[in-house]
Amino acid sequence: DIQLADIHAGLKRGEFIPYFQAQTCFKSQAVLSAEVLVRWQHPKYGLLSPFHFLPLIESHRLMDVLTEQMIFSSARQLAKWQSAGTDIKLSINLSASSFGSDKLTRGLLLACERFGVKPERITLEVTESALAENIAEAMEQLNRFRMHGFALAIDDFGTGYSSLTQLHNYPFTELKIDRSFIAKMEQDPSAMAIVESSLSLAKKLNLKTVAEGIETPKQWSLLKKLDCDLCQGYLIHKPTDAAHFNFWLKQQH
Ligand code: G
Ligand code: G
Ligand code: NA
Ligand code: MN
Repeated sequence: DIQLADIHAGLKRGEFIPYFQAQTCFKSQAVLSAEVLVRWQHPKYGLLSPFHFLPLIESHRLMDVLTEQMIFSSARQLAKWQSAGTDIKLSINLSASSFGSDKLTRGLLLACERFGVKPERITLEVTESALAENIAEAMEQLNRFRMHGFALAIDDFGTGYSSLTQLHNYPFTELKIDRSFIAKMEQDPSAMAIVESSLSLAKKLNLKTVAEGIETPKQWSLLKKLDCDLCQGYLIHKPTDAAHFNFWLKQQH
């Protein structure tokens, strides 16, 4: 089992690396962006997913450190894609525990400056439940991100407690439907209703829509018919490291 000292050592040695999962356009099937998902390349246990270490990172208040590393390593990768002529955007997950100080904003801007990346090419993902922790603080932080040009996604939409009617008060540019609804929608009419009404509300509020966890061609055609913008899921691409992502990207169209 993992000890705090391992995490400190891992952070120091740069063992936390970004994996990337493609997001494709339902209409054109072009790869438009990639979500950054952290993995721990552990010297003893091999590749670990966030489930095994994020709770420990949160509870020891190390999320700031991890987030900063992820921002820099993924911005570096984005710059490589840019200079190779690969027109792709990035989505980065943020935890609400990093809100409240301007350290996060400064880190993001510094990374953009250092690697010559425009904030407009980066979408910051925040879960619905993260907002609930401190609404006033979250609102202020989100507005600051927008002011600097970052795009903003509400992640895992439908799983939190924020009301549909509150959505227009936040400066989001994108809505990601939680994969639990996608998984159930063919059998469960209420899951289908949630998917449909989220999509139609998002459209009316001018938000880009992303369906997460698309695993079957049936789900893909359903969401395409519902006019969802972006597709993310194992059917198209499973999260991989940058090298495998590049290899996969070359094989598209
Ligand atoms: O692939 P997956 O097992 O990566 O990710 C599980 C969960 O871990 C995601 O739903 C996401 O909420 C969280 N996660 C993944 N990468 C990051 C990251 O870089 N930062 C934060 N804050 N959360 C992440
Ligand atoms: O941050 P967020 O909770 O949205 O992270 C997405 C999570 O969903 C990650 O853990 C990622 O690995 C996972 N994921 C992405 N696509 C699929 C999929 O098609 N099926 C399943 N079961 N999980 C997925
Ligand atoms: Na996410
Ligand atoms: Mn999600």
